[in-house]
Amino acid sequence: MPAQTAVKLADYQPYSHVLDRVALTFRLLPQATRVQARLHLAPNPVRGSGLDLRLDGENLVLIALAVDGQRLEVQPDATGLTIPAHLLPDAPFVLETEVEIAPAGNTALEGLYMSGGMYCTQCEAEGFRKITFYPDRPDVMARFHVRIESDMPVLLSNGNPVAAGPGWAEWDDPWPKPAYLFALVAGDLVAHSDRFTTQSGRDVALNIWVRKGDEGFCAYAMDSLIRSMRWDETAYGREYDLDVFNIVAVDDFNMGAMENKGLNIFNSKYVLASPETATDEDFARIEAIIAHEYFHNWTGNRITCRDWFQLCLKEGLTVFRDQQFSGDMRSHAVKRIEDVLMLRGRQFREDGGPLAHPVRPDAYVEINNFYTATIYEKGAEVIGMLKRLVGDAGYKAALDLYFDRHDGAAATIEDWLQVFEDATGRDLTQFKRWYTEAGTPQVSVRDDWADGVYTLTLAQTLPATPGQPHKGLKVIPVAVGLLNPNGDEVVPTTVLELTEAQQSFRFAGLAARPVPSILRGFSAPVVLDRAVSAAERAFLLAHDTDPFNKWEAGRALAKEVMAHMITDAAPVSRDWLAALARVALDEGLDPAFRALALRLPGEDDMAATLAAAGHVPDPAAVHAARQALADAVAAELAPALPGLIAGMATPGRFSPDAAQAGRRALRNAALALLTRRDGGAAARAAFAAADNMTDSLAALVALLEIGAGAPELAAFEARWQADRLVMDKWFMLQVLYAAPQDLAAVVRRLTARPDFDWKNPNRFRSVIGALSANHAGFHHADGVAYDLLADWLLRLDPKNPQTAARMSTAFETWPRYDADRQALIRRALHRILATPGLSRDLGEMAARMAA
Ligand code: 0A1
Ligand code: ZN
Repeated sequence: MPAQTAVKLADYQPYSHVLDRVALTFRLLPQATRVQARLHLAPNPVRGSGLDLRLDGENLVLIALAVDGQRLEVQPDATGLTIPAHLLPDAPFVLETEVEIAPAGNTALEGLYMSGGMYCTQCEAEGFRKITFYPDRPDVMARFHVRIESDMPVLLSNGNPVAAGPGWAEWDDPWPKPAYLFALVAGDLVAHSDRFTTQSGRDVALNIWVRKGDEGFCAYAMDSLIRSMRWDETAYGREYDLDVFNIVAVDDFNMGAMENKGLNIFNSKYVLASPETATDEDFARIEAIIAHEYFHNWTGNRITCRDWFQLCLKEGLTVFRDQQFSGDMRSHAVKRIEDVLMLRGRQFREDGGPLAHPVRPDAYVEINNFYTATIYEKGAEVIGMLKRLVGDAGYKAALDLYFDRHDGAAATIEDWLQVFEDATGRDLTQFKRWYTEAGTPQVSVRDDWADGVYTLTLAQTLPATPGQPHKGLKVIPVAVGLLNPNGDEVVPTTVLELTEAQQSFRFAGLAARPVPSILRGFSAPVVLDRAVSAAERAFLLAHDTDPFNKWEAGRALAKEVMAHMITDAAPVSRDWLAALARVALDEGLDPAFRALALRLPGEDDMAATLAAAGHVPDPAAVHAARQALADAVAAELAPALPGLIAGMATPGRFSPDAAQAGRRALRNAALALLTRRDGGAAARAAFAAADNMTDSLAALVALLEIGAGAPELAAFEARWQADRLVMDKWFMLQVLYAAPQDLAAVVRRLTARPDFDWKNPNRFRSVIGALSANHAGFHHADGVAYDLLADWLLRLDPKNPQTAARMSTAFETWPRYDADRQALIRRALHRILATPGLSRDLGEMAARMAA
């Protein structure tokens, strides 16, 4: 593998020049697009004069180059162009370039590329350098004027439309922005349109652009957009700042969506939805992603990142904001539980393995590899802790100051923390370690009861992570409440601040030894270590007033029960079954919450839990235990299931709102349990009767889980074969629910189909990306699935390194498993590393995992 050069935070220097304005002209042709650029540059006073000008540029054919109208003969190198200082004026000047690029051949989907006949761009993080020679770094912010010439009917770019005629259009963006927020779209598109009036009275035209035929699938995305715009005004006082807001749906997209200024580009999967084609989860995700990209207009675009090490500045904050929004739109309790499930499933997994890195990393080889759960989800958790520590008013004051002080600028985590210090007077020196140190802290808890005083003793342990053997003590907000033995709350939620290695907190004036509810709302991204009896957990499951901890008690119990089944062949605990049944049937609880309580811990989660407890997880045993557990729950609830299914019907018109979605979730959880007992009769009937994708897919999954469902899969295919997004689901289901020993064969059969378009990231993800989510299949002792994944990664890498690198994280958990599996995975990683021509993206990931 070629040597990998790391970019380091410590090497940051401001750019040699300042760039005020940019004018771009695109003459679009699939094989030979011409891009002319006029950059208005001047020496940067911060750096002084007499410096060379370095422009980034990759895969560009340079046609012409001129400074202040004088042609220059300077040859580019593999990564850019250097214009020596002696050829540049020591004053403002105009640099003009013309390059040629071939969007039709761009399979990496970075820069300007084509998807289904339309032109589109993806420039974050460093894609703009594949469009023209440019200082492609986020701290260079300029105003863009764009002219597009093309015979495509719809021509879009950032900012406001200023003029258009047959075959051309011009756009002007008044807000200075870094190149990664540049976007251009040209295609034969139709719009679903609406309007929005901002709180100060600006009238904004809203358009969602899609391929013809898809215009009937945009209503929910538009509704989500309008609610997001309103919410940002009321919750953060942030208003939209252009005359138009355009969203474009594209079928080939590496990520979920992109917040380009005034022209968001979305993976069509996160825009298009109808009750027939999208599940309730799809609707919720569309709402969250539309909101996320919209919120970036302030947190990311108006205030951007100084350099890519500060990525969490925009991503952590924007995730935090979209989580708040989804909570306000739906249910805070349910949203929090789902977010924590995802945090533990993805971020804790990352933080505990070879890919662990701080929320603000200090070195990277390929920045595209750092769009991770740590930057996004842990980044959001860190902000949640900060908000808890300074309070709602402190948070609001800090954010107002942040927007005032840094609007129009490229900021750092230091700037971010400074506004909190200035607004609240709090010293955040110790808190900053959350940004600079990787790893999930463990908080162990002891409690004592003596002379009417209850004492909680908390201690923190900080695990070593790659490159960071020693950690500093963290500030950990631990939200705690105390319950009486009769279930009444005697001490309401109080935030204990753990800042030392060990600290004791005393609660006096209690009549009896209380039951503690610790880490309410999951107030810090830590692992809680406390030996709790099953009886106490069952008590909390029944009585905790904090919905997160109520759920958590059931979850912890389920894991303990499952762990005992695996390690000591223990029978399923009757107490747990009874406690679970009480929650599942408690009509005073939100159906969505009851459905979540019924969701058993996943196999990967269980494997991680066992490994953390010092066991080597056997994937087959974990799988068997989970099956047995599901059977036991089904048996326990059997008499109640038909009533639950009937009682949770959602008559009337389909609505994707939280209330209906929660009822469907509980109903379908009950259906899945019933299917384990009735041979699939109810699920077959439900599948046949379903009039929406949520119910249809749930019935199908229930059947697949018992090894049935072949006719339903065929019927599903026959009905949906022309719908790419729905067919992605069909592909994925078969991978997720294949019997472990059949997984490789199933994947081989699916990937041999003509409609397995592996160059489409969604299709690739739905099969190859789903491989490792079938835990027992992926980790089957024969190691065949490991090799299959490695083969596909190597095949995709030359075409689309970014997606290949992302999918490679399936291997990150290898240290958990037995020596044979470790050796098999490491062999696959070394085979990847030994492949000639490997991309920097996959090369970096494989090297970090194999280290
Ligand atoms: N900034 C976008 C996601 C995104 C990130 C990276 C990309 O390419 C490397 C593309 C898109 C967001 O947070 O939604
Ligand atoms: Zn984002």
